[in-house]
Amino acid sequence: MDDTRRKDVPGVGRYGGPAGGWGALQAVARAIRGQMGTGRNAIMLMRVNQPDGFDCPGCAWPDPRHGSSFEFCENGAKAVAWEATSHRTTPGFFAAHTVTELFRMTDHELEDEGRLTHPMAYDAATDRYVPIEWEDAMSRIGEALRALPHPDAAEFYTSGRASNEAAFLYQLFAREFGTNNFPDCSNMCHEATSVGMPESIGVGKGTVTLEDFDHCDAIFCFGHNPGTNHPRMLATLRAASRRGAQIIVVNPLRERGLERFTSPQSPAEMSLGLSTPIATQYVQPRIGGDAAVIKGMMKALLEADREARAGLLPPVIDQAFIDGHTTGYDGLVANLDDTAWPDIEAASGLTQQSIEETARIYADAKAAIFCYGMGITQHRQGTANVHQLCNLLLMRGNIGRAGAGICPLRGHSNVQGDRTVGITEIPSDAFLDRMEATFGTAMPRRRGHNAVETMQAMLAGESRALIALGGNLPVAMPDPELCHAAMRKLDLSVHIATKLNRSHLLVGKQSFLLPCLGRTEIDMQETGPQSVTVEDSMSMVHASRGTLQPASDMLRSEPWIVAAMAKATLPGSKVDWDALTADYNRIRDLIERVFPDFKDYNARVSEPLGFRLPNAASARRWNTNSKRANFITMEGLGEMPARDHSGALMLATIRSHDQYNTTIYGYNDRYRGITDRRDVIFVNPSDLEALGLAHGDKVDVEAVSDRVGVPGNRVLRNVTAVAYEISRGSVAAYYPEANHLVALENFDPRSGTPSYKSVPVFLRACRAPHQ
Ligand SMILES: Nc1nc2c(c(=O)[nH]1)N[C@H]1C(S)=C(S)[C@@H](COP(=O)(O)OP(=O)(O)OC[C@H]3O[C@@H](n4cnc5c(=O)[nH]c(N)nc54)[C@H](O)[C@@H]3O)O[C@H]1N2
Ligand SMILES: Nc1nc2c(c(=O)[nH]1)N[C@H]1C(S)=C(S)[C@@H](COP(=O)(O)OP(=O)(O)OC[C@H]3O[C@@H](n4cnc5c(=O)[nH]c(N)nc54)[C@H](O)[C@@H]3O)O[C@H]1N2
Ligand SMILES: [Mo]
Repeated sequence: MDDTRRKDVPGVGRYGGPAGGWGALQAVARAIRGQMGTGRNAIMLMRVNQPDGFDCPGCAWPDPRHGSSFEFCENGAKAVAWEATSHRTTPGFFAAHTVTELFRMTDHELEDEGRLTHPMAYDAATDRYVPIEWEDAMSRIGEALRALPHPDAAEFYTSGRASNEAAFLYQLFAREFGTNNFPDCSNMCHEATSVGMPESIGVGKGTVTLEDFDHCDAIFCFGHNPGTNHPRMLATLRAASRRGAQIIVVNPLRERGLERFTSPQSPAEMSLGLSTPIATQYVQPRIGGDAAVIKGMMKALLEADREARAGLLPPVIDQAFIDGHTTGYDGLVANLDDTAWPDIEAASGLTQQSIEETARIYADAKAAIFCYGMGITQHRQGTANVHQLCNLLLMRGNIGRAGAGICPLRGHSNVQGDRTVGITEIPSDAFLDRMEATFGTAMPRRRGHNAVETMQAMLAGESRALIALGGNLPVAMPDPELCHAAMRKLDLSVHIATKLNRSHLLVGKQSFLLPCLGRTEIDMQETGPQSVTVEDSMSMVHASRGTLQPASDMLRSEPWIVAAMAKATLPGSKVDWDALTADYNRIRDLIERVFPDFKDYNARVSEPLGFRLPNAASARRWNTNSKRANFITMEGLGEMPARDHSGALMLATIRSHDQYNTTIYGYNDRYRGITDRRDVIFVNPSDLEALGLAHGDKVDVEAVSDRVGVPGNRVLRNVTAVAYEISRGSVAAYYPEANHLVALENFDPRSGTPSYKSVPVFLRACRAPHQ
């Protein structure tokens, strides 16, 4: 590798240090200076994730119990600086640029203009957004929604930053209007978890608490990159490493944050230049090879168990748990016996010996936790992957006891809470019954659209309106060509947002841009400043209260905006929307009436660290059809496109260290050695050689055509191939630029999650390199 990378390629180097450390502090200083000027509001940053401050909009990792000291996190600080910026996108800015001109700006430039300050409406005659008063905007939106042929012609998108209060009012409004069309960011993210885990263990959420990490012997990290996306988790992994727990990483790429970490909280590490190793074992399967790895580990456990029993050694499998709590085990065993090691090796890209070694570490751990992220869910077999993780845990009774369990790392800071309070296109009858009993209004019972179905319905002209509570839907979705076209066909698009992004520029007949308060800002209503509540990845619900002066007097809170839209759209509504926005305690009282798990909501959320929602599986109560935990067998080992398309590589689209989803803070990806650019593709040196390419060569990345009759139209041109420690047959490029290569039809049929992490592609030397 060193040889192949000797060539000097601009902006491509090697990062030799650990994650964290001084580099992280410098990056924060730069972000604050760039967004907030010098010296301003540093104190405010210190209030992130403090009991009386605001919840960090960065990620959904929980706060430690002993949250007295400021928990430093580089990317949390960047997220806050990006929201608390002093830059402003004013009506003057919109007057100076047509929407067509704005569309030519990069995603970074659009958001870097700063916070939106005034409600705006699109004016087709001048191709500009022009200022509008709140009241006029609302009455036009209400009128347009009422003019739709039927309620299911409207789509209500939610991105996962919305608070429980905003999300609950939003689903109430849309359901009173008459639809269950709730596409949300979770449809692109952990939907495979929401579908797969309930089938296996009866809950759709993680079963562990932060304390479990203090008691486990082994932590497995499947397909997630905490050094960038959940940096506060590194403190937890560091503590586990220091007390001798095994940390096993399963990831096609070498990620620095999973190798070594210097804690900015540790004066010794910082001053002496020391770091703590994280992974005790780093396994690099092929992209999409996880099901094969997990099935291999289960097969190894089974074989070790048989040997142990034959030799009268302690068993490897928890038979008492399997007999007492589960179904389907015999089917799993039969399937594993039928699966041959050479097939497992080919599908995983790992040797039998290496998989057996990983299985042995798992078998030696009295209690193990499996953490996972997008590397598991964003595949056509995402739901099956989640089932396999559950199977492997169940084989050793690793669910529902101290130090053991499953830990999906949720994405947006309140995506889990939004789901809990009713943002779902497939509501249960029990939930709708309670909604009807609480509000005395009939609720729609038809299944609604998820994100992919929303785009399809918009393209087909069946859905005519999109309301977006945050996010950047058509940019986050696959295939921008189709999704952009879908947006332009709408009669009405309404964006509730903090910053300008490309979705807002894909205007329909009528488009509105409604600027809202962010989490860092004081939310003043009739009864005084309000708190909102959020739920983290471990089902802890806690309060968040903004502390900054709003970016503009014209901003409104998300609950206020939703209520105003509801009033304008539903003149006959039985809900007292004004009373709810005047005092958010009243919204929480309603949430409690619909969801009994929120018992004493207002009282309990005023505790400094909030409260944990009940989780049946973590108490070994199984809310599945069988009333037991289910072993769910997966046929085969997953897709291997390389076999059908010789020479194809599997592409995963990933996040850099300097972005938050479609928000591009900057162009560096420090831990991967990339500076000031994003137009790269990470390739294994042997694959480069086999393709006759060299490190630094310009290449075209062409998606293997899976849409009949449209050959070769999905090409990402002129990107630089970077030799990287990535498994053979696998390549990686940045999201959202590479979304161009992902077909809208390429999703997990079980959950609808787009297959952003297994995109078969060809790499070719660039036909017309622009050096
Ligand atoms: N700073 C920052 N924080 C964030 C976000 C952000 O963009 N920026 N996004 C938030 C959101 S919404 C989410 S969902 C999370 C995302 O957090 P992650 O799940 O960490 O997201 P990704 O960067 O998409 O990819 C994760 C990892 O999957 C690996 N991977 C790719 N393909 C495979 C595979 O087939 N198998 C395995 N085992 N691994 C694979 C990649 O190498 C990468 O290390 O982070 C949240 N937090
Ligand atoms: N190729 C590829 N595509 C992917 C992924 C991938 O790994 N690869 N990941 C997928 C995943 S996991 C996710 S979650 C989606 C993300 O999809 P989204 O959640 O739709 O996208 P974001 O980029 O997080 O949204 C950014 C915008 O949110 C708005 N915003 C920020 N804060 C607030 C707020 O407090 N309130 C409101 N109302 N608006 C706010 C700003 O205007 C900002 O421009 O993308 C998915 N797309
Ligand atoms: Mo996500």
